[in-house]
Amino acid sequence: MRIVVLTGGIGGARFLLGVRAYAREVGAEVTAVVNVGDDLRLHGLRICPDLDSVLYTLGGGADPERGWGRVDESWTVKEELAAYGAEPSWFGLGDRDIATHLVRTTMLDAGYPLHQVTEALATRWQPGVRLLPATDDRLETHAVVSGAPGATSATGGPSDGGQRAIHFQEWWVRYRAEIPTHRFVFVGAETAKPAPGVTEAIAGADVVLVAPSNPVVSIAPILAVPGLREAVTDGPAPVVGVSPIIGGAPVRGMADRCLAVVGVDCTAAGVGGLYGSRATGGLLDGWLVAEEDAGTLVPDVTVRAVPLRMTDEAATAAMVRAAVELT
Ligand code: FO1
Repeated sequence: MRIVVLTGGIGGARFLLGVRAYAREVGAEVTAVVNVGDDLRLHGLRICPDLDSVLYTLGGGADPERGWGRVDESWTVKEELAAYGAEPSWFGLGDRDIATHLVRTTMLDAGYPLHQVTEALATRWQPGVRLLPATDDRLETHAVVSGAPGATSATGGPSDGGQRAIHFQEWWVRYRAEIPTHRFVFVGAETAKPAPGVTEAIAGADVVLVAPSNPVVSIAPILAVPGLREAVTDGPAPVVGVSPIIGGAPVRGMADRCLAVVGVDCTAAGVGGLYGSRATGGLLDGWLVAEEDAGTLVPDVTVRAVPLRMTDEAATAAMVRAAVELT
């Protein structure tokens, strides 16, 4: 069996622990198509938070408390940058983490595409799944906001009635998503191409799983890559999503704030409806929701309620089994 997972964020990385465990049980191959919309360049380094969360989590090197970055981290470089007054100071890079960004940036600057760089980094971390960035091209999520004094990473476009676009990380980490936000823009999406191997993996899949990741800033940027959504919706494999919302609250992160920006209810039904049914031009054939959300209806989508807390690998693998068996 071949499983493709669309994923991003820390929740997505934890979900992949369960996918890998399930795949080992049944002898399946897993390809994870990972969001790059969170990526940024800082201090001359290319940082790929979602790819790194997957590498570190599946490779046993993630910090379990923060969820992002490395366990046993030290912060000497961050302190030295602060001593120079180097901005941005709101985004912290740990010393161990910086080694990853140095290797990645050196390879990218030498001309290797991101998917090859990711493959090279994976030889160290042995994640046990094939990791592919959604695209090798620049695709960055920006938030269009008002009232962000001192914002540093605007797209450079003309300001519109006090609105400006800031990088997703600035919106998320610096402002904790607590400023008036009008919409999200996936800069570069129009001309991005799926990374080599992505559409082929989807075309050859027996099932496509949509991880319980943030639908607005983790899954939407993946699907914004031209041709990628069509590969999923027109492909042969059934598509099953796992709800990132349990009982009206995000499992982790700030999906509630992102959903508010796009005017969608922070409920399992809201997110299921946002994805929509593949039968009517949307994404899903199946939608796995938490027991708390039993009774959720999404038109033309098969909905099933199961325990949905990723408390450990076995519980997460059971979720994955339920998702696969929904098809
Ligand atoms: N999140 C924070 O809240 N503060 C940080 O300083 C921070 C630094 C950081 C560095 C590398 C990295 O890979 C992730 C980092 N994150 C940080 C997490 C990140 O902002 C988001 O949680 C993800 O982009 C969401 O998927």
